[in-house]
Amino acid sequence: MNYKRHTVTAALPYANGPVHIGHLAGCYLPADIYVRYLRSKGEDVKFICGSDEHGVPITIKAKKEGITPQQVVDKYHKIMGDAFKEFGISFDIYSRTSSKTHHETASEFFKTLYDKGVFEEEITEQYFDEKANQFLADRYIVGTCPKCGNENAYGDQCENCGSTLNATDLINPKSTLSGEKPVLKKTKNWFLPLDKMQPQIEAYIDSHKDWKANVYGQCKSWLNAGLQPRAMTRDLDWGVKVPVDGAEGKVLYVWFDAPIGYISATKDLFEPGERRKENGEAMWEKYWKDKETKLVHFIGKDNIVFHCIIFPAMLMAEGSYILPENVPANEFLNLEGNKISTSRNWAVWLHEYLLEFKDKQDVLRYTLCANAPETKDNDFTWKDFQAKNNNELVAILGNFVNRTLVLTHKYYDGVVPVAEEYNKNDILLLEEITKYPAKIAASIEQYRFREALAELMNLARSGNKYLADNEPWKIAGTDANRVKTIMNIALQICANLTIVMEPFLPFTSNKLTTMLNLNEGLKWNDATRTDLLLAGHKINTASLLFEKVEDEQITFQVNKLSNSKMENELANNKSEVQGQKPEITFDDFSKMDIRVGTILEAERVPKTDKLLKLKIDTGIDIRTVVSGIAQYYKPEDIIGQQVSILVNLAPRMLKNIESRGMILCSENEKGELSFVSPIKTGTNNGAIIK
Ligand code: B3M
Ligand code: ZN
Repeated sequence: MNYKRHTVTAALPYANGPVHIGHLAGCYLPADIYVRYLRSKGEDVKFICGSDEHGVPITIKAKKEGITPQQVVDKYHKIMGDAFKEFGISFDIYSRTSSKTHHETASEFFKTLYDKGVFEEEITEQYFDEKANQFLADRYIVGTCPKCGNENAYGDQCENCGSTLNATDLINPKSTLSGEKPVLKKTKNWFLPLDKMQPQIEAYIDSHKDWKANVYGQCKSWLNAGLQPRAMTRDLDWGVKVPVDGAEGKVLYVWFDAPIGYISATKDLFEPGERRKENGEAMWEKYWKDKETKLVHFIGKDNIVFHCIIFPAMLMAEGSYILPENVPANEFLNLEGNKISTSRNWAVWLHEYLLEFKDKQDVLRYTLCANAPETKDNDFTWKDFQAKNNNELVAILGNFVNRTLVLTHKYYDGVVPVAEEYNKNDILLLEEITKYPAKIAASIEQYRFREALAELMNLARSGNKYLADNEPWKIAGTDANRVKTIMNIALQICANLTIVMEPFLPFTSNKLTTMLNLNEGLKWNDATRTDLLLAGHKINTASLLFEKVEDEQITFQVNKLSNSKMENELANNKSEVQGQKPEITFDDFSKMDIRVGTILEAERVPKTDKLLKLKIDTGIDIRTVVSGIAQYYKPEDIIGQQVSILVNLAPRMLKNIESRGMILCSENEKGELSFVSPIKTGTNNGAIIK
């Protein structure tokens, strides 16, 4: 079916931290490519996004930073919005769910369902933290996932297996506020009866077998497990107030209000003038209620159930909305082999990238798209980033364009030469060129952005090969007409590239458009032409499209990551430090007789890998001690070394050897032992340690 217009959304990121490359690769970049392509096709499209400012992730962050939830969302809404913009994510609007429009819209939506009698009002037992005096919903509670055993599943979702959960499903639930085991307490909430709606939802999903396999598959597995009623309200104080009587102290479930954020953002987009009704119809409504509108949600895989089942169920229940036509969710992007994590600072932050790689947005766009986790999780590495830039952007695309423009200036003072006469190969190449826009478009329309990008690079490769095969620089002095034809064709390829690269590499496309002095209003279908640059047209001065990324830049980034790894390990160890033992008196302590001694002999105890048999001069006597340090010290290395030894420990038999005393060691987080030292040189054996 041909659509009149498109509403394209990208998941509303929680305003509790800055944007990282995982977010970009997951949904913002593919959505932006898709939208830029549609615009280039001349389609009517609105690209909608904004900050998700409600929900427990926000209040948890506020608590951690010691500021109010409002301060948290104000801070991150700005950081995220600015970073997206600078990265060229071309939202038509970047709104926010704390806005008045959103509160009104979400509230009205709830009220409509309420008035239609859609919700089931139920008093249930919910977890309550008596210490914090608060109900525990969603991320305020963690426990073991009943489906996969992940010990850190949240009260509404397990991020390990992707199951949606109710807090009461968790095994060994624990409050994230106090760490305490919560108690159950009665409270009233409003449930969306997904169980009763299952047939409708199933029919909807079944009519979308064309969805990406990962998305369709997840939906089917939820349906097969049987949908459960889900509470659409929460006992929390941050969010959209539940607009019915008897709901004091309750707000809408964040996953009820957030997707409505797409709708309220669309309203905000048309404010103020156009929002007024035209012929009894508001402009925003066309993008949400007209059957000829194609609604597409770009998201990450952890959001699939909310966009494919819960939100469509809400829209169905409301009745006047269209349903998502596609939900092209991506899998996750890992970083240098590990899961990206905000709390562990294992991420490449967009705002930092933009500072450290000035004007290199397209390099990251290229790398993330070429490596997009479209069908499975994928890995981002800095080495690969460098290789993609140096071996592909610089060596293929940049090189082709640069050779073409430099030669045009050299031979013709920057004036496009006339194509004198095409030979057979020229004609074949020209035919090939005209096929690229359709090929790239077909991949984009199927949400296969990696494939589309590879095709785009193939066009640049064809250009490079054409120059290499025809070697205009060799015949410049002998066959002027042939050179003109070659250069004319190479220039046409450059012009076509500006169009088909625009969705992927908008900054580079702009730069090249300026260098070619090309009309900015060219559309996608113009890329099927081979006469975009007419003979006699003057191009502007050329500069390099891409620069090499040097080893030092990569080392810097890799070191930055190792630093956060180290900091994490330190922080983790700190939390693993054992608590203090029960108090003792000085008398208790002085019962221990600890002396300085020297190791005279050391040998491994046969048939063990841990034990060394030591002969020690304690100053009092020379005695045998068996010590579990064989994995950390070689016998020959420790002979002559002074150590601290507890001499009045009752003798023990270890492997048939009587051990009289114990060497004091410290144990690090990996369980490795090392002697407690230093002991000042010259200290006599038998000296007391106190
Ligand atoms: N804020 C979850 C997330 O950032 C959520 C998406 C809402 S989309 C309506 O992963
Ligand atoms: Zn799980």
